[in-house]
Amino acid sequence: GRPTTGDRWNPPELAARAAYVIRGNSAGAMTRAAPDLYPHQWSWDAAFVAVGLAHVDVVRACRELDSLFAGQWRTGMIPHIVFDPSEEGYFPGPDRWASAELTDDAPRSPRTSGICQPPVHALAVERIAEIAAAHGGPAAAHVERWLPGAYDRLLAWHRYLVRERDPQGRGLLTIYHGWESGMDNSPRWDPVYAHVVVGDDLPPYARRDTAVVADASQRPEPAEYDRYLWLVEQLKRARYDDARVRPHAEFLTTDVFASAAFAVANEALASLARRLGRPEHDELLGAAERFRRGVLDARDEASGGLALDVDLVTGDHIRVETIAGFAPLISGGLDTAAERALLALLRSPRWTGHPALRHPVLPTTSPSSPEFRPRAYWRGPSWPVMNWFLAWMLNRRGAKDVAGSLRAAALAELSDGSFAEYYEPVTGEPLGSLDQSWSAAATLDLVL
Ligand code: 9YW
Repeated sequence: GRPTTGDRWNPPELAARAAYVIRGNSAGAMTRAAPDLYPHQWSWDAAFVAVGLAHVDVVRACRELDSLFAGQWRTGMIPHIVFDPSEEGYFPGPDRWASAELTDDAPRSPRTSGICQPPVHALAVERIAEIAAAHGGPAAAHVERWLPGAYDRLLAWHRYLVRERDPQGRGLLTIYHGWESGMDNSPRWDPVYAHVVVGDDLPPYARRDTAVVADASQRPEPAEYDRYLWLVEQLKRARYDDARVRPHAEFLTTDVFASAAFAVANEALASLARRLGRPEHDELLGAAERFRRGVLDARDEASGGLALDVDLVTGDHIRVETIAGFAPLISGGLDTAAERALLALLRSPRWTGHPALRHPVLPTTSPSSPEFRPRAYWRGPSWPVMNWFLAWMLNRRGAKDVAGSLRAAALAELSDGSFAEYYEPVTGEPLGSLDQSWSAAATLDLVL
């Protein structure tokens, strides 16, 4: 049964259980994103899980990322799912994606999906190297030996994103599917999905997520899911070839959150280039600057300085108050006044300071906005992994105060010990999958 929300775990107990949960989700070289709901390796989950693992076993942290890198495409794309060959209980699985059947760019083994997720990997590698250096000894030596190979993978990944996902150089990454944002049904994609028309030749399918999470109100609705699958069929028709996808995509939008993460990830990779004596340092810093600028230019005064996405099919700005709007706090470059204002907004009653919240966490959608739905996945619940990531990024930029409060709030929420995928932010009820790997990984990094 579900743990009661009244019974809190103290930090050492919580860290011990988090390590146990990640171990339990292990499927050999990869860690399943969740024990039942997501029995494969997801791209940004793997990056975050590797950071958690680094605290307990640096060798496994590196292996986690190597398992993901094994799925990298010839184009450099790191796919959003690397499938565990011994596991068949997930939909859409490798047969539905059929990536290796449709393009030589995809590896034959391991089998993978045909889209990507936010590029947080270089940030994870930077953090893993930090944690290993703090441990010293064989852990640090292992990571030193591993870094050059990881660097090559990351460089190819970043070059893919620059080349294929920002071909016009606007400094914003383009996505072809809501899944690519990692925030599947965020209300910011509603207007983009609104013009995706599902054809009557959508091959039939049976969902798995609603079989695992019994309360369907916490998951995307059937009409939403049809569109998700329809877009997969469209991508298959284009044989996952970026140049063929872009001109006809029914879903095409910027992703300010992924772009901000990419800006900082380029910064992290540039530091690594310098450390390894690689010649790409300036190229990577240039990319960091380009995406930082793109995110800054996406700010909207009328929305209090939040960054907004642009639906690239209609050209319209997408005016909803979601967590992604805080992207400029991730990538930086704001002048002092603008930064203060955005931090103040984050702490205001529209967000972490909302009086109804159980903990002062950042929900995925503002509780004061009409789109807020407190139980519905990316439409309102608070995701521990996102609070942790934001705190980490704020800390990296020197906003220590706000970072500290977010860390404390995320930890308080996690201290029910369920490692839920997401939480009802008003009641603190754990929702979605329990024992989610990245929630456990966030805990390890928050506590240790
Ligand atoms: C899906 C694994 C993934 C996350 C995504 C989240 C959800 C489900 O679970 O996606 O079907 O792809 O939205 O961010 O990586 O935890």
